[in-house]
Amino acid sequence: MLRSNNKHCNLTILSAVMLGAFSTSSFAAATFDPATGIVDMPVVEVLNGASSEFYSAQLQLSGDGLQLVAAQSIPAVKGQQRVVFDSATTAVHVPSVVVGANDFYAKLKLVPGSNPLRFTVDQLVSNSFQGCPSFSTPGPVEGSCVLSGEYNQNITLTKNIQWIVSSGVFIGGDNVNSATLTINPGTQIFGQQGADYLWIRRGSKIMAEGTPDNPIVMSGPLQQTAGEWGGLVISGNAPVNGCNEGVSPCEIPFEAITSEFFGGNNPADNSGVIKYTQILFAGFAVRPNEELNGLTLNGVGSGTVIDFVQVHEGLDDGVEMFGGTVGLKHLVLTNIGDDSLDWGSGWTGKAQFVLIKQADDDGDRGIEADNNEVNNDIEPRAKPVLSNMTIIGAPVATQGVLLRRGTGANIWNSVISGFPDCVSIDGEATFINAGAPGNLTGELTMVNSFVNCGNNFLDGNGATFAVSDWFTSQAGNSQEDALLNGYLPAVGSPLTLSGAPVNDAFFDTVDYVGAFEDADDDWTEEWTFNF
Ligand SMILES: [Ca+2]
Ligand SMILES: [Ca+2]
Ligand SMILES: [Ca+2]
Ligand SMILES: [Ca+2]
Repeated sequence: MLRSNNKHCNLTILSAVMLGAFSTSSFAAATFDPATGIVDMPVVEVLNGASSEFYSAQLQLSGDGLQLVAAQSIPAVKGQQRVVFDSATTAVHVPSVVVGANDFYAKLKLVPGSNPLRFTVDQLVSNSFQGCPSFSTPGPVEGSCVLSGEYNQNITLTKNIQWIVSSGVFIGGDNVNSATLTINPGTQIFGQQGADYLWIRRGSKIMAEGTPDNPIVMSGPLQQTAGEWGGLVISGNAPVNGCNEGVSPCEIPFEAITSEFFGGNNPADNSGVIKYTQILFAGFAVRPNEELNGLTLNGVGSGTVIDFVQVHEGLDDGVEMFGGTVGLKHLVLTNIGDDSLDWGSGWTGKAQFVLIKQADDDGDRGIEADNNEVNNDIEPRAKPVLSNMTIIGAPVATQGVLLRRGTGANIWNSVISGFPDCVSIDGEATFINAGAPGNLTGELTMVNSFVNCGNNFLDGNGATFAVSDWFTSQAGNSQEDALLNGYLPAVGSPLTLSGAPVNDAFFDTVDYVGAFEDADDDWTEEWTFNF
């Protein structure tokens, strides 16, 4: 396969191959005219946080790079492969550029500060199968390659190969021999059984940069039932709780695979980027009550980016945080077998724009939140900040949100509906940490939120106040029907004009409740698995 990290080498190849033969394809996202040296990209989506703008653009070969020579704003064009420029990573993903008889994926990187904009060629990879790279072995079918064991060098998974995860695949040692796993847009990774999982160890990184038109897919083989493979686990060096007093840094073993430790003293720890990624049909019970989740985040730090990630049909939890400070945006958690969002061990991260939608026939809680099961008051105490969640349950489920075992949380601008019980607080430590309605400590709050369940509030064990009093004593809360149409607000929904800004730089400032602005703001479209 054509692949190298050397931009000069890549450009030489690009030029030579492009100049050698020219053809066009109606499916190509970009074409090249050897007479002018111009790469024509009729649709370029520029991702800028949660919004995007569309252009048509032309680049021209120039020296050792490509220079922007023209760009025109165009209306949004979705539902087809296109060039995507991700402002956050300054990478340009060209899913398909046809050159002669071949079709390539190209990744360009913006030269910082360049004007006019210049790009270097970071990757040029055939979109057809070229054999398995040396870090893998041939899989059972043509076009598949198998990953196994521990990787101590940087590796890149490309979309021209069907990748198979065999048993535990580890990126890096534990804070030694660290490595980066890069996963290109559109790449598909499969586990074959519950014990097949992908694990990013402390000190290593995952750079899974999908795009709206070419999401990364991690899945079981059949895509029919939960638990077809293990899932994705990331361990980091951010603070966790659960150690004896005075032990620093606190490092704890993962519940299901106890040889793996996580946690540390770096709240800003960076485990990489996961964007536009589906994690499907995962989850594996190693022992009863000790499971792999779709996405397990062990002591993962706030330097990590998780944005536009779906976990669908997981056997256990959708996303489970064991401590850490990681923030999450644009989460889609659908048909999850246990809890869609689960935390313990002192998670102090953030989340905004979260859709939780349970299946009719399975599922426990929308959110199951602990500080620590063994010692409810241990520090650092779990206290995430969460905003713009749409949490939709089913009669077979239990609670929409269960806050227990000493957890704190600041919940903003969220809507919960369809569960037997919408909100429950459980355990004396949780109540005492919260304070009392009318005199709350600020440790456990919920504002500008809507609940609409069979029973809106459930007082758990050790209650020192009524959950209904806690809810109604806080600003902007409502028990009226939020008028959802599926998971989107219907026209006239009270959600669209009810939000309050969260005073924190992580959060986009929006003025609505729930994960979606209005009936037209369905940011789950195109990149998610059908739910
Ligand atoms: Ca779990
Ligand atoms: Ca759980
Ligand atoms: Ca549960
Ligand atoms: Ca739990």
